[in-house]
Amino acid sequence: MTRAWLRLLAPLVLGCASDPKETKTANDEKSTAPASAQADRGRCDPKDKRIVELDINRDGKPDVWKFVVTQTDQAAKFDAVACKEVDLNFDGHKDMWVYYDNTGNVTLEEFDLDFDGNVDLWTYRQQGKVVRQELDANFDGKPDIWKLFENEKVAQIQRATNRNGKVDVWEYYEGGKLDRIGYDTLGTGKADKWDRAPEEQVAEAAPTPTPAAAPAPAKAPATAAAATGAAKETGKAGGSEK
Ligand SMILES: [Ca+2]
Ligand SMILES: [Ca+2]
Ligand SMILES: [Ca+2]
Repeated sequence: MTRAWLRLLAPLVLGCASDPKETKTANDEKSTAPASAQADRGRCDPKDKRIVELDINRDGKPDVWKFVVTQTDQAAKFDAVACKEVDLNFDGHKDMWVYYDNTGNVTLEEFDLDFDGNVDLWTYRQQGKVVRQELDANFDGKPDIWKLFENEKVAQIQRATNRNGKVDVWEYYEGGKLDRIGYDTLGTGKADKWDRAPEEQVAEAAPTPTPAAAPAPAKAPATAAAATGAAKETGKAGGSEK
């Protein structure tokens, strides 16, 4: 389920986050639960922003909302998108939130994968590059899987396999390939058992795509891609909600 969702949304979301405390710990085998990632969620606050609505499926109801701010660069003023919200399945409820910094780079994407109104997947970026991704695998509102990236390749995956917020599995990647896995079998918060390169021989015999490059099955991504792609092309004015 979890991996399926990640593969499903791989083209849309590759992700992770930039926490100064966290990025340096990608290879620290003693690290426990990742610290919370940072992003300016005020970018999706409608205050002092102009809302541009788009109707992608032309059913008369908006599906994409862009929050536009007027920015000043030296003497010049220009409009910039601070936030984009999307109703991916056209049911009237928003399912995707995209946060931009004031240079136009995406800093955070949030997805409601099961369309229940709660975000389940967070993808954080720095300078446009994915640095961190968090997934709520059991849809209880709290992340259970954290993926940390270096140079856009996955460097570490931490898993709370008991879905209690406590990491008990650490997967370390070298050059995008799984190198070793640590397990906390004693409940100490640290790995006490290790597997080394369990996929190495298989990978050498028949290279497998990295999670980020895996092909995406049909279903939600098709809708999402259509919505987000088309969102760039049309527009009209309107309001917002979240
Ligand atoms: Ca929706
Ligand atoms: Ca959800
Ligand atoms: Ca969870």
